[in-house]
Amino acid sequence: MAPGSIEVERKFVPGPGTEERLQELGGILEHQITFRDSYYDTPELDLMRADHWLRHREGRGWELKFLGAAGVSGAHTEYRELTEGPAIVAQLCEVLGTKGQGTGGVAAMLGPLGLEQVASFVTTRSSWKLMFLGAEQESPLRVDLDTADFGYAVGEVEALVHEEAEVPQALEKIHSLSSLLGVQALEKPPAKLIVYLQRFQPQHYQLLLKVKRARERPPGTQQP
Ligand code: V4E
Repeated sequence: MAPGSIEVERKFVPGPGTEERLQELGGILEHQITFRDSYYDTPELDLMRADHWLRHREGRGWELKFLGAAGVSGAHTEYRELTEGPAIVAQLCEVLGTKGQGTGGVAAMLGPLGLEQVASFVTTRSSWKLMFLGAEQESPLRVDLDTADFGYAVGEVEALVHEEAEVPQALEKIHSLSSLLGVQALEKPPAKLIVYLQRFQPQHYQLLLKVKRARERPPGTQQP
């Protein structure tokens, strides 16, 4: 992925007929891959609590996802994704409130920034590509069908754009394809990492849930 691109995505629960439907819609199965994601954070989850997700993906390297301008709205999310070491380190320093120092790349900065591995799991992914609505000149939509090694399956309809101004059109295409795939309007399954934490690190999960609820509470209202 190009540095600083915007990933607009919508997750869904894949069913037994999802792949057949993708084929009917002209989708091409590009590849099937298996990779390990290892997520890093401070022991208090300072990154995740600030909606920053640092991972090392086998075969790809370091990636940092964080909330874009529009963030989460309705059933879709919009995250910025950095893949260049210096840009990742600069963003990590900013969110952790640390003075930027060091040129040794992300791995060399884990210790100084107090980051440690908090989750690690393997995903098997079928990646589909769709030239949607015959728009060959436009970038394709991708559909990933994932199964994690702890038994959780989730799908994702995704578009990559480079400018905020391209997001509404990408969203329109994502919503159209989602409804052609039979995705329910209110369907919003959790990310693999969130289910991993819920199952294997319930205290970390509860911490993130508390932050999420606080974020979603209307301004001026108190926690019950
Ligand atoms: C953004 C995010 C997480 C990071 C992992 O993102 P995800 O889209 O699940 O990765 P993956 O591997 O399925 O797809 P790829 O990156 O290859 O396209 S984990 C959770 N979130 C968002 C989030 C949040 N902020 N709070 C809660 C409670 N849930 C989810």
